[in-house]
Amino acid sequence: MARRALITGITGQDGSYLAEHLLDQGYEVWGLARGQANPRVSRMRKLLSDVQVVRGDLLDQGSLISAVERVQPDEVYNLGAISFVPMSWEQAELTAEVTGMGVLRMLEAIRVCSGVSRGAAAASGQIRFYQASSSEMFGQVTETPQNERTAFHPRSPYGVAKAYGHFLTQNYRESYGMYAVSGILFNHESPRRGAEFVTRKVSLGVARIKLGQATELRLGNLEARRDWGYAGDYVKAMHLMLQAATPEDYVIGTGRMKSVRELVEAAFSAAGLDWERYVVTDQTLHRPAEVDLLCADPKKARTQLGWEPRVAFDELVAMMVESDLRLLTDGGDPDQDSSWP
Ligand code: NAP
Ligand code: G4F
Repeated sequence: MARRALITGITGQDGSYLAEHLLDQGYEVWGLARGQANPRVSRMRKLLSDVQVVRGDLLDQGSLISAVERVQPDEVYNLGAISFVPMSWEQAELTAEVTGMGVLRMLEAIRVCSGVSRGAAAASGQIRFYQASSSEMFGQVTETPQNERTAFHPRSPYGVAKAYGHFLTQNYRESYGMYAVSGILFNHESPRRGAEFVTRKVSLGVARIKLGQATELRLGNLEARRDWGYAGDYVKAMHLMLQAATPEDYVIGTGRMKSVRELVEAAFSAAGLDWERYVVTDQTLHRPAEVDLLCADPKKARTQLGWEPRVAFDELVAMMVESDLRLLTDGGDPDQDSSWP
């Protein structure tokens, strides 16, 4: 019998790559999708026709219990979240509910459906749970690079909500013996990245300028540094984490940092353009509290899971610029995410 996976956040960047990876591995894949007429669901259905859809919302406990009962998954990947950091200041309560409390609701759905309680520990063959935790939890970093033992100092309501989900995942593992792991992933990008995130904003901006559709690109803090990798590599780590004999948490990243300025230089240069002629810095795009730098120490994932990132930074940037040049040349609409293959 094929193993069965349930993915929340199926319409997002990581949901799409993870679904493809699990289908390649022979899984039966189900995606949790919310909303009455969510256009991202029909787009996802077209592109991932082998994924089955179950309705549900991380805000609605009953819907998650029904989804787990219906799908009877072997593995649950909780990728659903409000994931754009600036939005978490504008809608802090909603972020806490979806990105934080959503983890509690998903864990409770699994616990209730598995018959696990304080008196009845999880049995073998139990549902395995992956939580999409984030390097944003490290925030104002206390050491560099950051590993699984580095202290958290989140700098946004998003980072705080993710820290809650992370500790709760550990707590359900310790309290109930559930197979629950937290993957602390550093920034990962692709041509499917939402247009609001800086890498995609830059690749789209470069493509528009190159094609004569724009004359400038407005950005915030160019000095922030991130550890950027390729999403297609990172979803493989999620899957590997749930195959390990014991449930543990892992940091996933490349171990290399680049600044937003270096990202911009690489992207404009990939299109044969001089960035200094086009980039305008805009104070209104700075954040109330910035995360200045993030850099992973992925040694544990390398040694225990055999995981390695394959796509290097320059290759990733070139891939995104080329994809957006093709998308815009073909008349695609980036807001509809039509750069999906
Ligand atoms: P994304 O593209 O923004 O996708 C977010 C997903 O969450 C979408 O499918 C969205 O569905 C879903 N969602 C939002 N509100 C929901 C709700 N109330 N109920 C159910 N689903 C809901 O994010 P991503 O880049 O793929 O990231 C996946 C996960 O990894 C997120 O949890 C993110 O916080 C975390 N993460 C990402 C990175 C990164 O660099 N990409 C790094 C570390 C951690 P709709 O289509 O319905 O809106
Ligand atoms: O691309 P970003 O918006 O990603 P951020 O805030 O690092 O968060 C992403 O990665 C996290 C993992 O560390 C995830 F958990 C989270 O869900 C998300 O996927 O911004 C990156 C950096 C920031 O320092 C920001 O200040 O780029 C800087 N930046 C400069 N100008 C900009 C801009 N960011 C955006 N989005 N737009 C700008 O114009």
